Amino acid sequence: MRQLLIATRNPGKVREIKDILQDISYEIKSLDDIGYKENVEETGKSYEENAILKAKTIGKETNLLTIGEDSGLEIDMLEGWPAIHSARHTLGTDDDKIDKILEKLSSVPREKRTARYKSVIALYDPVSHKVQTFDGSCEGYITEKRIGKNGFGYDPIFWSKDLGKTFGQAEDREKNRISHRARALLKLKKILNTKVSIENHFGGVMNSDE
Ligand code: ITT
Repeated sequence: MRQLLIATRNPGKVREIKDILQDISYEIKSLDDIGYKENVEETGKSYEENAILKAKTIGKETNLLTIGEDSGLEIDMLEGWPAIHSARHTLGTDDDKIDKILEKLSSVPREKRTARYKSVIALYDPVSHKVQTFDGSCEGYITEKRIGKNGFGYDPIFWSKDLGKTFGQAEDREKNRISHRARALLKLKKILNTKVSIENHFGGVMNSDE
């Protein structure tokens, strides 16, 4: 079976991507599965640039069909912050980053705490050297305190409009139906599930990077 590498160091992302892509006809590998140890520095100025950077750097080195993902939380009252800085805006743990956000929004009323998660997935094919991106988003509010322990990252403070509860309260299968990542991956799946051979298909539709 053909292999598809997930180029992320985030175990929460690995779990979700493996779950969402479980029905495709590829053997899905994580970086740990193949013993890949290097880190890719995220120097891009957008989700798209960073997702492409991760997919291409690791796909070229491993020679595997590779997906990279870049995602973030955008808070309207903070002019979209932290966005591409979501993983690194504050030193420390996920809890420290959540505390920083709750502090910044402490005087903001519920109706003005609107936010969204965004995800961009880049698919890099080492045979054709072509790359294609897929995006997804989901809308919600930032709660005033943590609610629920499921998911990862900001999930305990992200109240999903689709689910009517926080991602921290949601089961994996609920989040993975409507999340930003699920929506981007659904678009990717349509390409991967095509009956045309992958190299031919990408030759026809993907943007060449070289
Ligand atoms: P990789 O670069 O190795 O993929 P990362 O965690 O550094 O891992 P990003 O640079 O894309 O990934 O950072 C995205 C951050 O946004 C992530 O660390 C979380 O804090 C947050 N985030 C993104 N999607 C999320 C989700 O579904 N649930 C909770 N937090 C999420």
